[in-house]
Amino acid sequence: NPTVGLLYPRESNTREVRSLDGIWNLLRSNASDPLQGIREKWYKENLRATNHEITLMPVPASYNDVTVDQRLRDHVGTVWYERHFFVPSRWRKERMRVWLRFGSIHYEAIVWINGQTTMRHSFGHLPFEVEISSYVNYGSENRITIMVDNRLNNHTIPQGQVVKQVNDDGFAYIQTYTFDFFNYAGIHRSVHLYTTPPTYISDVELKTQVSRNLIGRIDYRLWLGNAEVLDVKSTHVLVKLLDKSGNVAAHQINRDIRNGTLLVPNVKPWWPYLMNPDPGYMYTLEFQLIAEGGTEAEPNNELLDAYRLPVGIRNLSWNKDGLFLNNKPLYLRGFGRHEDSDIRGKGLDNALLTRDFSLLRWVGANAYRTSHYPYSEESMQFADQHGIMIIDECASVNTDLFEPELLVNHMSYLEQLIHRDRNHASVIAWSIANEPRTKKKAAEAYFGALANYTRGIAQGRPLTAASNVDKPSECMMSQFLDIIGFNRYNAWYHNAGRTDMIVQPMYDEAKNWRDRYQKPVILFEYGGDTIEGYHTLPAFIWSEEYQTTLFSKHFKAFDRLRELKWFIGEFVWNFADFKTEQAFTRVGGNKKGVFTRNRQPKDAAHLLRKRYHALAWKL
Ligand code: BDP
Repeated sequence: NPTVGLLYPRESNTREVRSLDGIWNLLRSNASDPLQGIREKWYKENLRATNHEITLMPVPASYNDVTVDQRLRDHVGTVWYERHFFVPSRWRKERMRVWLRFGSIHYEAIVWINGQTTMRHSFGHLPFEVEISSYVNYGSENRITIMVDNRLNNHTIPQGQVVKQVNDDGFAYIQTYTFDFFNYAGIHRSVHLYTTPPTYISDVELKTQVSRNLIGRIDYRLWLGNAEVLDVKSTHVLVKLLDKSGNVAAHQINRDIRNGTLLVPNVKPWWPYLMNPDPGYMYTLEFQLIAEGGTEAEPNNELLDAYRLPVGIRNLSWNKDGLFLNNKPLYLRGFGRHEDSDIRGKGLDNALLTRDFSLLRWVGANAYRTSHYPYSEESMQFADQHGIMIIDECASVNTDLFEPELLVNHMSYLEQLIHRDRNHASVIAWSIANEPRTKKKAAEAYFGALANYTRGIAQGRPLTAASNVDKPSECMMSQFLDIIGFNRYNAWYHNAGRTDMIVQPMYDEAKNWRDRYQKPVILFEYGGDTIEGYHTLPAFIWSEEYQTTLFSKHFKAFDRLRELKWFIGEFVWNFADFKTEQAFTRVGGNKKGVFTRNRQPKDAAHLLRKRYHALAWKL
């Protein structure tokens, strides 16, 4: 997997961006024959020419729930996507490089342009790109064909198994997995065609700080493509920081075209929601790469490339007792979430994103964990702008095998995630796993190596993970973390129905984690399934009354814990109801949402709102 292409495509005076979103053709391979399309060379010609049945498929979206075809919903194996697009001949005249970039495809993708293989990428939920300048026909039509494989195995992140089982038609492949969310697949995020000049800014890394007297500092690093052709003595970078109203807040001409520092007097720091009257303050940082020409009297400079990106300026630090933003201790009020909605599955939907952030603000949350995989880049931009802090999780869920090949993929996954998200002010921690089977002895070497590697590339953020072992001393992973996270379902998976068995066990368990590791502690998951509109008195499991009772009991425990300082946050499982695989423990999916899948509140949302708003502003 390449580690380039993680810079978000943005227009500028040197770059064009075109969307390839829309309606594509889809062809499902025979369920018993995932390699059918490769054998029959479906990439060689239009999919329609294969004479197989074509379905029209929106991009971005999961393909599973948009039609009424059960075979497509439950498909295990490969599907093929295809569309046509034009490349203007002007792009060749102007010597533009042409790039094709995917926000994410689940799980593995092979991409052909006009019948030629251009790239392969696995790992859902992460972007990838390829330069296609030499594959496209300028001034005429081009064809893009993609094979998407949704199968998970022992070395994918997360893991799953494909098993062959006898059915009424002979046999079927069944995908099994240990996590509960539905294994949606397809082109989940936007597809972009974009251009860069021949010599271009290929990557940017930012680190920010705010001093006590409000001087902001941005340390940047630039990577350039095709830099060999540059005469470094006559090249410089013009750096401009624009405030929200577009005024220049700081600028610099730097003859070092790779590294620099920008100081911002009287900076407006980035603050979380309800911690400052103007949360989520974002500047725009512009880099212009300039080749100097002409004479001193008559300079004739050439703009080689320009790239601008949003930046929030803040400090993040932590110690054994807490996590601090701009030197203020944080208490995180939030959720575990999913990218999930009716019909579109895990497909990016800006209307849904806007609704979700509106709800997050309404309920008074200031944080969420991207359980259990990286969320869209657009959602990360929303989080920056709304002052919502992100625990950024990679897609490792319920890992049970601790083999070297898996470790390598896990490391590579974290590298790509950190690479993608390192410039977001909202990201306050990396979560390296959710509920791995860390009681196993083999977990110790595995997580020791993983944490060590990740710490080396962590870009000023602490490491965390969600553990669910019963006894802190049995966890072979948490010793390697900076923030101890745990998941616990008191009165649900533990002592179902017993809301009198929450306050003390929750308090004791958090304390046990603290006693054992002497690090800040956060609860990443608690909750119970709730059918909206189902009411019972006295409270009975699955009813709205039960969820509110369960929450209020937890709040009692949290209030006692909060006095102890090192308890730094409470995350409800889950923000909204979400789809799961078909199982007799789930009625229409996982119903632990505070909001329905349609993003309307259950009773518990109102209760939580009171609490989250009451906790806000308190440091
Ligand atoms: C937890 C998992 C989460 C599940 C939740 C549940 O971390 O992914 O959805 O259980 O069962 O153990 O609701």
